[in-house]
Amino acid sequence: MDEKLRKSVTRWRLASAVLVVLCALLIILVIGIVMNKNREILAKDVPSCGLRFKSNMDTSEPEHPDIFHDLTSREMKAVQNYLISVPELNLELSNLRMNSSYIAGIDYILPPKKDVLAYLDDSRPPPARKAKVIILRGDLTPPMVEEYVVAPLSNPSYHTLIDYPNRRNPVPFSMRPFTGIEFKGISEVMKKVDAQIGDILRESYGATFNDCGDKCLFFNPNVVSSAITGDFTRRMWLQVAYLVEFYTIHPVDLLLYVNVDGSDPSQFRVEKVVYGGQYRNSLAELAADYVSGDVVKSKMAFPTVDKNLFSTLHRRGFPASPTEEQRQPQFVEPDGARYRIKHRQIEYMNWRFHVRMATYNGPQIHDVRFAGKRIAYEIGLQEIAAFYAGDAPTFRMANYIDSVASLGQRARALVPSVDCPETATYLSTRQVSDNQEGSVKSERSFCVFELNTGYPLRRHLEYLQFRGSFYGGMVDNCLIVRTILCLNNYDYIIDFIFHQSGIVETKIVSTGYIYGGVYNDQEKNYGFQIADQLVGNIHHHLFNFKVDLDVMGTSNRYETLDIKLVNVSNSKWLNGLNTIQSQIKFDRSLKKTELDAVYKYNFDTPKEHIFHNNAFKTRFNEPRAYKVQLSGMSKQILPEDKLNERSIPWARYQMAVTKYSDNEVSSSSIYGNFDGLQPVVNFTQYLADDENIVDEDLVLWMTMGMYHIPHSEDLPLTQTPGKHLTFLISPHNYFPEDPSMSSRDQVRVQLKEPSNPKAGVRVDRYFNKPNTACVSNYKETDFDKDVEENPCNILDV
Ligand SMILES: *[C@@H]1O[C@H](CO)[C@@H](O)[C@H](O)[C@H]1NC(C)=O
Ligand SMILES: *[C@@H]1O[C@H](CO)[C@@H](O)[C@H](O)[C@H]1NC(C)=O
Ligand SMILES: *[C@@H]1O[C@H](CO)[C@@H](O)[C@H](O)[C@H]1NC(C)=O
Ligand SMILES: [Cu+2]
Repeated sequence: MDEKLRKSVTRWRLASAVLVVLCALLIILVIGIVMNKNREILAKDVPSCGLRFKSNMDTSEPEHPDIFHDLTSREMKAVQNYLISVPELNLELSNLRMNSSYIAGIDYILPPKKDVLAYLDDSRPPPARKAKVIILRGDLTPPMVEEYVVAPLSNPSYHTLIDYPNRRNPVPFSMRPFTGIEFKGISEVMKKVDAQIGDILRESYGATFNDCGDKCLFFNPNVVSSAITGDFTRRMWLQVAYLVEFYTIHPVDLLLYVNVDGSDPSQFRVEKVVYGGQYRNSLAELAADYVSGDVVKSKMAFPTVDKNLFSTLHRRGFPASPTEEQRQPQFVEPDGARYRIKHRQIEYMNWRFHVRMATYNGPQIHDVRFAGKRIAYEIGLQEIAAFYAGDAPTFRMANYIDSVASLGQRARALVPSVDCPETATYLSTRQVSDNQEGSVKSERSFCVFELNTGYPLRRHLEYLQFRGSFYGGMVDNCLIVRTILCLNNYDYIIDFIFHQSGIVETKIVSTGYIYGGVYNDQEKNYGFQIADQLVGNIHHHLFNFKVDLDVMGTSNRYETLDIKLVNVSNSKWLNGLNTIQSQIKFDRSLKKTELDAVYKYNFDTPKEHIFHNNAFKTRFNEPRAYKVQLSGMSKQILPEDKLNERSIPWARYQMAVTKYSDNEVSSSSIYGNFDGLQPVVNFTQYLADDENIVDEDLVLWMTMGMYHIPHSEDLPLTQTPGKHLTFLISPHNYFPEDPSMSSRDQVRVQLKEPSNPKAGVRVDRYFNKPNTACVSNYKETDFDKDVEENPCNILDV
C-alpha cells in the first residue's frame, strides 16, 4: 500500500469512528428523553395510595390506660412526685452521685392474673394499677437496692418494700444493675490510671483516658460474678480500647481489674493489671517495672480514623450494581393499612393483642386472641445472655446477663426502610432511669407492619385436566411487631409474628458489633485472628422467653407425642419369609409434674409438644390443642450449678413447664450478672417443688441460643442471615381446618367449564384487586427531616 492510500484509509477510519460515537450519544439522549417522559407520565397519572384508614391508627398515650398498658408519662411523674415527698427515701432526681438515693427504673406491675381475668372475662372492675420502683440507696450504710411497690397510680398514696416470698428485698448494693451514674464513677478511676501510668499509655498506645483530644481510651466492662470470686464485692475486668467507631473491636493490650464496691467512687480502685499479657498487682508495680525494664513493652498505634477504617460503618468499596441511582424495592399498602392500633391494642385479621415494653424484661405481648379466643395470656422476653470465653481474664469473665442493663430501657429508635418497612406504624415507649427527672420517650421503639413475605402460606396446583385442573394458593401476609434492643455492641431484633393461619411466631436475631480482644497464641482455640492484633472471641448467645399459654381457658395439660419405632407384621397379605416391617408411630405421653416436663432435646427421641384443655375435644374426641415448635435450640455445655451458670439455670432446658404462680413472674433478674453466689432469682426453684401440672394454668419457659465463632466477615457488623431463632405456637386440631381459608388474600384458578378446557380459565381474587398501579405516598425524607430537626428521636443527645 502506498503512503497516500494509507493516509486516506486512516482518515476514513477516524471519520467513521467519530460518527459512531455521535450516533451513540444521540441514541442515549433520545432514550433519556423518552424515559424521562415515561417517568413524568407515571408520576402524573398514577394515584398515590396508602392514605385510607389512617384514623385506625391511634398510637397516642391514653388518659385512662387499660390493664396491660405500660405506665403513662403522667403516672411516672406522679410516682416520682410522690416518692420525692417521702422523707425517709431521701430521693434525689438531679445532680446524682453514687451516694445519692436514686431511681434505677420504674415498671408497671401486672396485677395478679386472676384479677386480670376477672376483669377481662367476668366484667369485674379493673384492679388498681401499681408501679414497681427500684431505688438504689447509695445514701444508706451499707448501701442497698430496694424494690418498692407504689400505688394507686391515679394518685399515689403509699409505698412498701415488696415482700417477695421467694426472693430477697432489699438486695446488696454490689449486685445492682448498671446505671450511668456508676459509669461516671468508674471514669474517676481512669483519672487515677492516667495519673499513675499515663506516660506508659502514651508511649505504648498513643492515647490516654482523659484530656486526650481525639486520641482517647475507653473500656468495656466485664462483670466478675460473685460466684467466681466467692464474695459479694463488686468487681469488673475492664478491657481497655481505643475510643473510635467502634471500640469493642479496637482493644489495646491492657486489662484492668477494678473494685467498684460501695457508693464512694473515690474508693474505686485498680486491683490487678495485665499489660501486654503480663500480670501486675497494681498500677504502681507496673509503673516501677516499666521504668526498670522488667516488663516487655507493648506497642500499638492509634488507628487512622477515616471511612476506610475496617470498623467504621461508612460505605466503602465499589458496588457491583447498580452503579447509578436506582432505588431499592419498596413497600406499598395500596388501600391503606389492614390493621388497627388503639393505644397499645393491635388488631389484625383474626388477631387481637396488647403490646408493652417491660422496663427490666423488654418486649411483651398480652392477651393474645385469635378469633376472639385467648391463646396466650403473655408471651415475652425474659433474658438475653452472652457467655464469652478466652485466655484473657476479661473474656473468661465476659458472661453477660444483659438485664443488668434493664432490657426495656435499651429499646431505641427504629429507622424506617431499614429496620422496618416504609409502611410501618411506630409506637414509642417511656422509661425512667437514673439522672432523669420525669420520663424519657423513646420514639419509634416498636414498629408494627403487615409483611407480604412474598412466600406462599400454602398452595397447590393440579395441572391434570382429568383430575379437575385447579390452583389454590395464598401468600403468607402476616403482621409483625418489632423492637430492637441495643445492648452495648450488640443489637437484638425481636419480632412477634402473627400469621393468618392462627400461628404466632416469636423470633430473636442478633446483629451489631462483635466484642474482641488482642490476639495472641493463647487465644488460638478461642477465636480467629480477624484484623491486626484482633481476635473475635467465641461466645454463646442465649435467650429466654416466657409463654403463659391459655388454650381454651387456664386449665391445661402438656403432652408429648413421642415418635417411636414399631415393628408390624405383613403376614396377613404377604406370604414371604420376612414379613416384619419397621415404621414410625407416636405415643401420647402426659407430663404430670414440673420435673417430669423439663425438656432437653435428644436426637434419639423425636417428639412434638402439645398443650390443651381436657374439657375441649373435637367432634372426633381429639384434644383441641396448640403445639409448641422450637427452631432455635442450642445446648449449653457448661457444668450445671457451677460459677456463672448458676445465674442462667433456665438455659439447661430447651423448654420447662411450670404451674402459674404470681410469685414466679420472671426466670431471671437484673441482679443475675453479679449475684451467682446467691441468686436473687433461682429459676431452678420454680421446678424444684415439682408441682402437678395436669389441668393447671401452665407457663412455658423457652430457651433459644446460638454459638458464635466470629470470622472476618463479622467485620464490621455481624449479619442477620442464619441467626434467626424462633419458636412457634400453632393450632393443633384446634380448628376443624386452616382458619386462613376465610382470607381474601387467596387466589383460585380453575377451568370455566371443566369439560371444555377451550372455554378458558377463571381467576378468583376475592375482591383483592391485582396490579392496580399506585405510587406509595410514603416519603423517606420525612424521617430524615424529622431527625435532622429532632436529633433525640434517633440518638441520645
Ligand atoms: C457523697 O459523695 C460526694 C462525692 O462523691 C461527697 O462530696 C459527699 O460528701 C458524699 N456525701 C456523703 C453524705 O457522704
Ligand atoms: C424392630 O426391628 C428392628 C430390626 O428389624 C430392631 O432393631 C428393633 O429393636 C425392633 N424394634 C422394636 C420396637 O421392636
Ligand atoms: C437453686 O435452687 C436449687 C433447688 O432448690 C438448688 O439445688 C440450687 O443449688 C440453687 N442454686 C443456687 C445457685 O443457689
Ligand atoms: Cu455473637
